[in-house]
Order: sequence, then C-alpha cells, then structure tokens
Amino acid sequence: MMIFGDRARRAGSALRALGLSFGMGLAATAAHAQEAVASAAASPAASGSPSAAGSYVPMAPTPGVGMPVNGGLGFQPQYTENGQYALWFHDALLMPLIVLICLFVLLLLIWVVIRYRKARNPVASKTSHNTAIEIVWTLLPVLILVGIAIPSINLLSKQFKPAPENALTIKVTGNQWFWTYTYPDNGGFDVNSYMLNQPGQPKINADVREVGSKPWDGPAQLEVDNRMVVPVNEPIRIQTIGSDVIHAFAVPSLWFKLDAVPGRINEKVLTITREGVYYGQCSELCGARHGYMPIAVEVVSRDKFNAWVQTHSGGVIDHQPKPAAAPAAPAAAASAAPAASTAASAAPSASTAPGA
Ligand SMILES: [Cu+2]
Repeated sequence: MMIFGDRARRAGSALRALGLSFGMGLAATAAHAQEAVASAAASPAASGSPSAAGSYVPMAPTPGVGMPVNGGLGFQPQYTENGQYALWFHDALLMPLIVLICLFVLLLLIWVVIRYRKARNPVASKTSHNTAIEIVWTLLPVLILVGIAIPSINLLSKQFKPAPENALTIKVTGNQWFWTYTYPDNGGFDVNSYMLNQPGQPKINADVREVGSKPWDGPAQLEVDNRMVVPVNEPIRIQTIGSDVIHAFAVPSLWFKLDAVPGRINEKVLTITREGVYYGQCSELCGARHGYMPIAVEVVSRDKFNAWVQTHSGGVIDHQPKPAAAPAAPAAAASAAPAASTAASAAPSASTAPGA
C-alpha cells in the first residue's frame, strides 16, 4: 500500500489518483464536488459496500474534552501519557520556577532602586568582587538548569521514541485544504476529512453538511464530515506528508504536532488513553483556507474501530486472521493502481477492474 502513497505524491493531483483507484467498484461514492474528487471514504451517513459487515455511529464529543473552552488559559487537559508528563513538567516545574525567579529578580530590583537611590546612598560603594556571592550566583543557576534538563531531555526522548513493530499505521496527508487519512494496515482505504460548513455563513466546502445537523456534531469550525477514527490504548504510527504545500497535523489535547511536508514522510507514535473526540487544526500557514481544515480524531474501542473499518470498501481488520475473500480487495486495488495513476483519465481502466 505504500506504493499508493508514493504514486499519489508524485502525481500532481494526489487525491484524484487515490480516489479513483480506491473508488472503483464502490457503489456509493461520497462526492466532494469542491475538488471534483470521488472519495472512497463513505461518509457516516452513506452506506458502505454491500459486503461490509460493520456498522458505526459517530461518537458525540464530551463538552470541554479535546477542545478549547471559552476563556480557557493554559494547556488543554491531556489524554496521552506524553501529554500528561509534558503538562506536569510545565505546570509543576517550569511555571513555578519561572514565577519564583521573576519575583526574586523583581524584589531585588525594587530593593536596589529604593535602598541605593542617590538621596539615601550619596557615596556609592567601590566593591567590585565578592567571592561568596559569585560562587552562589554561578552554581545556583547551573543547578536549576540541570534540574530542568533532566525531565526536559526525558520528555524529548519519550516523544522521539519510535513506534513499536505492531503499531497501527495511519498516513495523514495534508491537502489544500483538507486532510486525507489512509489506513494501510486495514486495506489501504482513504478517508477525506472536510470542515463542516457554518450555518448562515458562506459555504467553505461544497456538498458538506452544516455543523449542528447531526447529533454527534462537535464545535463549530472544528468538526469535520469524516473523522480520523483510531483505537484506544494502542500505539498508532502516524505518518504525515503534504500533497501540495507544508501543513502541520496538530491536536493540542493529545500533545501531538507533526509537520506534513511534501516529498518526505514524518513519523511519530501516538497512544491515546481515553475514548473520545479530540479536535485540532492545521498548524502551518498553508494558504487561503488554512483556517478551515480542522482535525477531528475519534478514539474508540477496538471492536468499534473494527466495525468502522468494515464500513469502508476494501476495509480489512488488522491483527486478525483475514477472511479468505478479504485479501482480494486490496490485491485488486494494487493491480489497478499503475493504470489509475499513469493514465490521464483513469476512470475507464478503474471501472473495468474486478469489483471489490
Ligand atoms: Cu494546512
């Protein structure tokens, strides 16, 4: 399935190639007319392929969890181990330390200004050295910095820890201006994710519903039509790439931010410890609609994730013995891929391929 990513990246219209090659044989294609792309990712409301056994209803987000709150200060509550560690580092160590140091310096300044002003202290001291004080003001900062460096380097190493072998891989492609989530371990289907339109506002994404029209819709300008669905408490190998310009995949409540750069793959492991919906945004200025390509990560149980996978044409459950018929779908897709990506109009060749 990595071949897909490479080919699509080289092709000028990455999404078109992916959409056509995966979209063949798919009865219900959710059309995003905005980019004239036939999406292989069936929207939650749309029916999957007839053979798909799964069923899935999107989760309603918990207010205040995984999203910004009105008047909020500081970081959002964290739902990954790294995030909790980093939040502790910031809240328990860095903030108190910097507040204490600032107060200490401020008090010293005030004391000097008042006590040693010209009226109070007409003859200034000629003292230029004080060994005891010099040792203290050298050693103390060194000790403080070492004390900060230990948890800081620890956090860095945690964040750069590679994903374990059996991690679930999800490829995140940043496009102008939406996200594509590819699931190579689950048959290689794609999910295109567009921001919902705002009621009463000019439409940003044609043919995408308005926020508030479904019971599970989350906050305005953060909710999307198709979320990135992942299993809870499992390491996920996130690979980011840009199809046009640099984007950045960032979810504040998961302590996760990774640039999506054209021509290279960035990788980072993500393990989310609580079911729920977590919202983020593209965090690299990527063009006119940079502010309208939010991220919604829905974290569900393994069973629910498997059911969600099966709602996609060609969806294959990972980590489990595959049914005899299942491998046919990705194999057919792979064999049709060269035709789909090389031919300028791939639709005829794709339509002649055996149905999934
Ligand atoms: Cu972007």
